[in-house]
Amino acid sequence: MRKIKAAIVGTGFIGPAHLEALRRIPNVEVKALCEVNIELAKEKATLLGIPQAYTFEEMLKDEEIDVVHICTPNFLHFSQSKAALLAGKHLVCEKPLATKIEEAEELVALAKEKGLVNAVHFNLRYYPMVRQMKTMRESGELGDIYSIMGSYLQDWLFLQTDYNWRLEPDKSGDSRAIADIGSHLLDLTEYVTGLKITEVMADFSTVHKTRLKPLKAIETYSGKMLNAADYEEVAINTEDHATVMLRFDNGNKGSVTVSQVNAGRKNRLNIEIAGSKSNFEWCSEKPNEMWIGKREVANQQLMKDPALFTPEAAGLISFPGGHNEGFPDTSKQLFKEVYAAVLDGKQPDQPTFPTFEDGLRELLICERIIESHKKQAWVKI
Ligand code: SOE
Repeated sequence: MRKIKAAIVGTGFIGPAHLEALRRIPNVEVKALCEVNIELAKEKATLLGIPQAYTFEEMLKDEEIDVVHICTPNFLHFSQSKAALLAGKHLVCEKPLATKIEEAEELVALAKEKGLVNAVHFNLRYYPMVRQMKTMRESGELGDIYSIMGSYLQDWLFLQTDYNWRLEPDKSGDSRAIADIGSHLLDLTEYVTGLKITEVMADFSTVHKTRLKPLKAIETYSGKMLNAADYEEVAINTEDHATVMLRFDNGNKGSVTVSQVNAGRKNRLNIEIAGSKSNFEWCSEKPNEMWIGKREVANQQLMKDPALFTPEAAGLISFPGGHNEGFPDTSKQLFKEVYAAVLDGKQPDQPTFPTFEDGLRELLICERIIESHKKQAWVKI
C-alpha cells in the first residue's frame, strides 16, 4: 500500500489533534512537523514521534510530502496555504481559512486552478449524531424549519488572567469568539438545516476590557493551569461574548450566542432546530445523544447506534452502540474522506468534506456579523 505522506505545520492545541487522527488512517504517514523555528520543530518532532522536523519553507521543498495541514495561528493561514498550493501540495487548513474575504477568495481560486484537494477542518460536521440530524432533516422528519437556536460556550478565557494569541487581533483577526467558535456553529447551522443565512444583526461585548498577559508563552487552554505569576495589563479589542440574530432564506428566524467567559462550560455547542413535525436538539458535550421533541406523543432520546442510524450517519461510526465516540473521531472521519480524494489526485466534483469554499462562506458570514455589530444594524450576507 502506498503511504500518503503528510506534514503538520503548527503544534499548539490543534496540530497534535490532526496528528492523532491521521495516525488512525492506515494509508497515511505523518512524515514531518514544522514550527516557527527549527529548534522547536525538532523538540516537538521528538516529543510526538515524528521522523522529520522542518521550517515551513524547507518542508515545501520535500517532494515526498503530498498533503500539508495548516494548524498555525489564524494570521498565518493565508500566506502558508498560498505557498503550499503554489508548491503543489494538497491542503487541510484550520478554520478560519484566512482573516480577510479577499484572501480566502484568492485561495479558493488558486486551489481550483491547481486542481489540488482543499479542505477546512470543520470537524463538528463529522459527529455521527450531527450527520444523523442532517439526514433525518433531509428525509423530512423535521418538517419545515420554524426556528434555530444555537450557542457555543467555553470558559477557558473566563478569568482576567486567562490569555492566548486568539485575544490579539493581529494574530487572530478582527473577531475572536465569533471567528473562533461561532464559525463552527454557523457552519453547522447551515450544514444541518440546508438553509442559508441571509441577514445578521449582532451585538458583541468585551467583558474583560483589559487582561493580564503572562510574560511567558502559554498554549491554548493551558492558561487555566498557570499560577498568576508575572503579568502585564493589556487592552482587549476582541469580543468575549456575542449574540447574533439570524434571518434564513425560508423566511424564518434564529439566533446564536457565543461566549468564552461562561464558567463551567468547557467547550459546549448546543443547537436546537424546531420544525413543523418535530424538534431536534444536540449538544457537543453529550455527542452520542439527540433529543427529539414531539407535540402529540412522548419525546424521544436517540442514542448513537449504527443499527438505529441512517446509512450515511452509520458510516461515521467506528464502534458499536454504547461505546462512546467523540471529538478525536470527528477529525479522523473528515480526513478519511480528504485522503481518499488525495489518493485520487484531485478535488472531487462534489466533495463530501468541507472545502475552501465553505471556509470562504464562513468568513463572509463572520465579516457581516462584525459589520453588523459595528453599525448596530441588520446586514445582508
Ligand atoms: C479554542 O477556542 C478552540 O480550540 C477552537 O479554536 C476550536 O476550533 C474548538 O475545537 C475548540 O476550541
